[in-house]
Amino acid sequence: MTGKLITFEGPEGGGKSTHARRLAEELRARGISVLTTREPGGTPTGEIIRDLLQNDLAKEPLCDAAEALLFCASRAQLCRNVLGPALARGEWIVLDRFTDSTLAYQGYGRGFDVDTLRRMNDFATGEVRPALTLLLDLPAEEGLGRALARSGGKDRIESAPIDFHRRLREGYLELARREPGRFAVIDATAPVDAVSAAVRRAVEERLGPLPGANG
Ligand code: Z5A
Repeated sequence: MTGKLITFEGPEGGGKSTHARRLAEELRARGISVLTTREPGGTPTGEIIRDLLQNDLAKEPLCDAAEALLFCASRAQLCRNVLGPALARGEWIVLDRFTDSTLAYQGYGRGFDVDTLRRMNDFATGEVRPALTLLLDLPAEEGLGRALARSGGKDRIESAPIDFHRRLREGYLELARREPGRFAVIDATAPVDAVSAAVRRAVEERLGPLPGANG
């Protein structure tokens, strides 16, 4: 696999969608072929799973184990059908959430064993691994406030108690401490342009100078 997978991670409202879009635009402007996608979703099957997970599509309470497996099912479909082939073609991929979301939300948040979830992730992803993970970090209250201001209502996961959101934020920071070579932790409370500059610096520090980059 000759391409590069860059993942954005973090609690709600950290700016993952905003900065995934901005980074992809910057990479394309420099002549790099970039695919952008998101989890859950990114394939027809994955988008149906997303609807099930977020919008209570089946009209029955989803048990926590089914939730964890559905995130991994969406991931397996995305890795086999989209990410693996794109990496093999040498493309760069900017991905809004990936395996660390399962460890943070279903592991540190819901309380499932993190090593079991890692094995589930490995089963789902096969060979696909991020070259760099940008963790947009901010306090749970601030992120939820931003997400709520934007959408006007909470989805199924956003409605979980605040302690759940605090635990998953701490979980992300623990994951980053354990893998400092892959993670770059970015202060997402800073203004949007400052966060964009930090993202770009992290990409160049970890993956090398971008073509045509002149600061
Ligand atoms: N989930 C899981 O549990 N397990 C898994 O394995 C996976 C996912 C893969 C996906 O939701 C949900 O699934 C998510 C985790 C769970 N939980 N929830 N809820 P999603 O993809 O729909 O939503 P999200 O990932 O949580 O993203 P988001 O809420 O849309 O936020 P975001 O993408 O990080 O931020 P944004 O959309 O770019 O920005 C949010 C708002 O903040 C917007 O109005 C921006 O203009 C504003 N913003 C952004 N940056 C700034 C700065 N720097 N200052 C001020 N305002 C800002």
